[in-house]
Amino acid sequence: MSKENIVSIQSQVFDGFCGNNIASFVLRRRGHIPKILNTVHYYSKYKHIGDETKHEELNKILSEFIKDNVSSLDCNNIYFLTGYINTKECVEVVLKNIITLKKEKEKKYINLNSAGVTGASTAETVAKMAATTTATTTATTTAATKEKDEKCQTKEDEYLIEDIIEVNFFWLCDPVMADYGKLYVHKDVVDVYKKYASFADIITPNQNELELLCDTKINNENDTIKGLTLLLNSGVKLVIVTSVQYNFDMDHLYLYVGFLSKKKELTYFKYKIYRYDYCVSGSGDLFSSLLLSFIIRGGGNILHIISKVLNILHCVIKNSLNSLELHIIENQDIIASDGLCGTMHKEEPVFL
Ligand code: PXL
Repeated sequence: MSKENIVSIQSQVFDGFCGNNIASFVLRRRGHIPKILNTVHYYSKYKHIGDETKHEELNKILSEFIKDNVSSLDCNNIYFLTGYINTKECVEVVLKNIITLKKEKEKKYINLNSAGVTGASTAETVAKMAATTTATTTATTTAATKEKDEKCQTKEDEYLIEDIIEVNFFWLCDPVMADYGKLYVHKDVVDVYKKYASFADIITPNQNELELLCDTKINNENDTIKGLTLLLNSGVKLVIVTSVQYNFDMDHLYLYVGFLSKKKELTYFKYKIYRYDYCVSGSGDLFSSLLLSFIIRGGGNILHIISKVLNILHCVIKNSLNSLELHIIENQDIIASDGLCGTMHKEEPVFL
């Protein structure tokens, strides 16, 4: 198996846990060797005192990485994980570099394919890359078609992540912009994400971020599904709205996932999660790094992957109540686990 290249582009803080302080620990504790690129160096997530990495510096490092990896015929097992980036210029540089490499890889595979180059792994990758590039444009919107009594019982070989994205090369974009109604990046960052988000393979906005990306207000499930559909129709392969809270159900949060199934149907599921009275940011960063790890290490049914990630997240939050920081180190064994712990979170189909 060729080497794993995880590139985590997020914030770094002197004190506490968010951004790369979470991702680097989680990924290493789960046995990965991530490449860490810090977009800012702040005192803490509460005090944004410190400095931002200049966009020229981000560009130097990323373009060097791209130069080193573009020529290979393989997908190189390259995984970009992007999170907190504070300025428009920095977001642009990061996203443009990722998109450049992505396009180069796709071009290479399409050229190889048309030149009739074969060989099991290359041919398979070519076919998958071409399929995942064009799939969403031909999608028809249908509800998840499972019967109600089948809910929570998706089979392991259903909804395989391998059928949704190219698992040897993907970009997981956490469009970190806002939480609890508060914007914590420059406001012109929103437009950059709006322009380039469609290139992401996986996107994980929270409720506020979905509202910003889709210029909408989310008051009910219909609004959420509309936002999800907009992103899927723009070209994103897998959309996970990590937490939605409705006024009519203050005791729970909902996670929604949408993707194009193997049958070319837009498919939606949700998870109902008990809501702790806990407003500490960082849980989105924990979610995205765990999700990346589960996808590249285990693969399989995306609904089962999300369930395991949620189980871990819920346990860590439960064990961090009354603290202003997530207890990442104290819960390292849970973080490194297979996710079959605590309350099992089960998916339910969303009927449109
Ligand atoms: O968890 C998101 C995040 C990441 N990085 C920094 C933050 C926040 C949220 O507050 O401030 C620096």
